[in-house]
Amino acid sequence: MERTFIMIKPDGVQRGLVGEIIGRFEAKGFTLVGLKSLSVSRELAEEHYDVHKERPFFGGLVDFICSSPVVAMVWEGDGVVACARKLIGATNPLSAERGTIRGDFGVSVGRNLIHGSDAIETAQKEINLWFSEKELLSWEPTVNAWLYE
Ligand code: DAT
Ligand code: MG
Repeated sequence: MERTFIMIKPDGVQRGLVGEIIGRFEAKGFTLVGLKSLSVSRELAEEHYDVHKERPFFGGLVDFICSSPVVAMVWEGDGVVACARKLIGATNPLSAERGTIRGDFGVSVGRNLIHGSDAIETAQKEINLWFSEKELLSWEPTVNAWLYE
C-alpha cells in the first residue's frame, strides 16, 4: 500500500494544531503507520531540503525547521501521496484553497505549517531519511472494511 511522509513544522506544533492536522488525515481514512516528535538536526534538515539548497530561502528554511520541535509521520492508503498534497494545499497559504490545512490556518509561505512528499519516489526517500524500519508499523485498521470495497 502507498505511503507518504508528512511533517508538522515548528509553527504547526507551536500553534497547537497537531491534533487538528492529524485529525484531518484520520478523518479522511488514511492509516497512521509512523509517528514521532523530534528536534531536527541541521544535518537532517539540510538533507531533507537538499533539492532546494541553491534557493535564496534555503538557509532560513533550515533555521526554521530546526528552531522548535516538529511532528514526523508516515501515512498509508490508496493514492495517499497525491491526496495528502491536496489536504495540505498550495505552498503559499494565501493562495491555498479554503478547506486545506494551509488555506485554513496559514498566511505566509515561510510559515506554511506542514510538509508532504510530492511524489511516490520522494516519499520513499523521505520515509527512509526520517524513520527506521522498526519505527514503522504494518497493520490494517478494522475500519478499512468500511473504507475500501
Ligand atoms: P512544498 O512544501 O509545497 O512542497 P516547496 O517544495 O516548493 O513547497 O518548498 C519547500 C518549502 O520551502 C515550502 O514549504 C516553504 C519554503 N519556501 C518555498 N518557497 C519559498 C519562498 N519563496 N520563500 C520562503 N520560503 C519558501
Ligand atoms: Mg516540496
